[in-house]
Amino acid sequence: MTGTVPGVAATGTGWPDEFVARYVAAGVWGDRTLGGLPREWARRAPRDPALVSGAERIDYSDLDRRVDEMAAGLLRRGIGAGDAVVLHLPNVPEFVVVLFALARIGALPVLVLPAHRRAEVSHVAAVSGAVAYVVPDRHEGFDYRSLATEVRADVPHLREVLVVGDPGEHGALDEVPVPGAGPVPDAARSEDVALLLMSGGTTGRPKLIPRTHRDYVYNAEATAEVCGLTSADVTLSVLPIGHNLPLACPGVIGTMAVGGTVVLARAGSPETAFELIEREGVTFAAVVPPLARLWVEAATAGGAPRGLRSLMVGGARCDRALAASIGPALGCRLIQSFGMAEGLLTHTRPEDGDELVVGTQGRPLSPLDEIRVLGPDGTPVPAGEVGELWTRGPYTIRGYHRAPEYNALAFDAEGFYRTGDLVRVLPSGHLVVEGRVKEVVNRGGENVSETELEEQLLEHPDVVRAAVFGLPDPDLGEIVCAALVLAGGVGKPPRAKDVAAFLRTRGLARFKHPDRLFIVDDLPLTAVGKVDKKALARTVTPT
Ligand code: OOB
Repeated sequence: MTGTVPGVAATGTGWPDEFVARYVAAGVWGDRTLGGLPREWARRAPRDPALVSGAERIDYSDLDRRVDEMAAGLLRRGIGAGDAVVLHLPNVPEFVVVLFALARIGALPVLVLPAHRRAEVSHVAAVSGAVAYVVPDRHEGFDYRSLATEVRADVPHLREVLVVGDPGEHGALDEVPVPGAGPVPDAARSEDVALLLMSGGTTGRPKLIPRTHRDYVYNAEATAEVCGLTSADVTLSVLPIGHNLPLACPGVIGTMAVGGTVVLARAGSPETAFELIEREGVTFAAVVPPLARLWVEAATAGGAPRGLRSLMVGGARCDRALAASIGPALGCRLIQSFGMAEGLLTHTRPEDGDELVVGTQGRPLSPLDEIRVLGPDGTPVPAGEVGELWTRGPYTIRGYHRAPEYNALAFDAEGFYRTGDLVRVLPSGHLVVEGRVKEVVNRGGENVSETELEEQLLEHPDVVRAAVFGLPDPDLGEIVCAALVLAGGVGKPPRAKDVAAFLRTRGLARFKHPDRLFIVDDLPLTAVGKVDKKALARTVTPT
């Protein structure tokens, strides 16, 4: 039992048979698929609203029909089972339709975020063997068609670019669907890989995370349940739905799984969000801490929108003061969530007391989630003490896609995933995230791999050594800092602007660019000869 899609070899996903039997016997893994979900939902409540985007309203029956028409059109274009397709759309209905259509034909959506650029997209397109790339024409002032032209040049096996809107030199997504196609059979099995998510990553290049149909269906449905969502709920999607949290934790898929309505928003600003909350009767939303702060400030200054029942905050550390202010300011219940695209999710529960909701990141989603908190020597720390979190369970991957060497480091022999996060566990089973050991800067919920940025900076002709680290920031939690040692000393330092321009030409997503640059004579080293980033952070921060 390996969870592979025909044509996609060596995903490295396999759960050993013993675990397959355990998860199936527990009823956590069923035989359903992502592509089959819209069909079930359409049978259950065909005329209930599924998706709202601007003036467009799509009910469950329309959604299923549009998925069939898109699926038929993709098949007609020669895209089928096992083919990877990079999906690079903002929060538009086409994202949802294409995602389910690809799942239905057994193809493999590769999800990237709107902020990603050539460096990330070409890499994941190459690793996944993608044959097609779906983009908007323009979004937030950026022309994705030009990016698609570059990615095509980088990735010879990319046959098709499909554009939502004005296609320019590429194909129009609008022309793909086959009107009146009728039901397209579900080509996937529940144990197959359903989609590839991008990792926040600690490595030079982002890794791909293979999620199977049955683990992802469970992920979405179980999260909807612990959040208490029902068909009466209306979820506002403000974070980009190519990310696991707004897609399936519970997000788009979890909300639809209970028959609720998803409202797609292009931006999360309080003005846009509050207006949508009132107009569409939104009851649930998920945000990252910096956005939660903006909502609290706006609500405190100008009044809270009516109707919001729960606000989920996750993706980065939500400090206690912010957590405590959310309920009173927004008139709703806070749900804290900690999680990762690799799998494990924790949530505070509706029945938790205020102290747990404000002071913890919740407890694991599944009773079958296994948690180990280990010290630097690899043995468990005493109960309640801080250590590194390792985990294994029915929706946590057993390996990254096509990354055997890295998998040997990121997973232990028993299949536990090394999260790189430092936590302590309370007697109630709730986790408190205390920091991390992995070399990642968490910039307001967006994870920036220090190694990836260092490797990019070292490509600059003047840069001899580079060290990337985080510094605390009141708005974003952390900002991205880089210390550079230059060729020929500090004579003619490149300005931050030059470095940003350089990283843009390298095609690196904007959120990974350094917020602050320091030119240094040398980098401090630890006793074992690694760059001492703690010392570096101290020397550049005036006390
Ligand atoms: C979510 O997923 P990713 O894959 O973008 O990032 C995962 C990493 C975690 O390993 C941790 O370092 C950090 O982001 N993180 C948090 C956190 N939630 C995520 N650090 C502190 N406090 C939190 N609440 O970010 C993600 C996916 C699904 C649900 C929630 C978050």
